[in-house]
Amino acid sequence: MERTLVLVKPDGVRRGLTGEVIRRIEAKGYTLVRLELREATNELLAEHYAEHQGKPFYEPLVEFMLSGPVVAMVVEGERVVEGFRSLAGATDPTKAAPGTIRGDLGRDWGLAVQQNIVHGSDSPESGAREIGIWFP
Ligand code: DAT
Ligand code: MG
Repeated sequence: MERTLVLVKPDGVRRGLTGEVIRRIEAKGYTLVRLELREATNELLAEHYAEHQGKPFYEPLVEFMLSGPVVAMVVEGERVVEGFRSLAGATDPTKAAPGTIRGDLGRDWGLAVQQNIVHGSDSPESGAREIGIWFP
């Protein structure tokens, strides 16, 4: 059985959308294995977003992720990595398809960083790596 790391980002927690994200995950038939309200740190985000260090949106992304608590979850299911990415939709909330979390709920704030409600690991290997970072 596959596992993925899901984060409800600070915009999602602030807007009271944690329950809605969990509802969609459970309705799809996936299982919550771990769940915790957390404050990220610079060090944790440097590891989590290692692939994005040095990119123009990295600093604003970290600032955004530190702007409030996040809800970190480990979610389990058949092909859940790909499946949750489908539920989440495209990175840009304006381009994300209706029916997806980002398409239905994400907003384009015209800011430097996409405030797109959720994170989901992009491969089973990333999932294992990210779960190790958030739930050592
Ligand atoms: P995803 O979260 O869909 O896996 P990603 O890993 O490419 O997307 O980027 C991580 C986060 O960084 C993304 O959720 C929002 C932000 N981001 C990515 N590309 C961006 C860009 N071109 N401009 C602003 N923010 C961006
Ligand atoms: Mg990513």
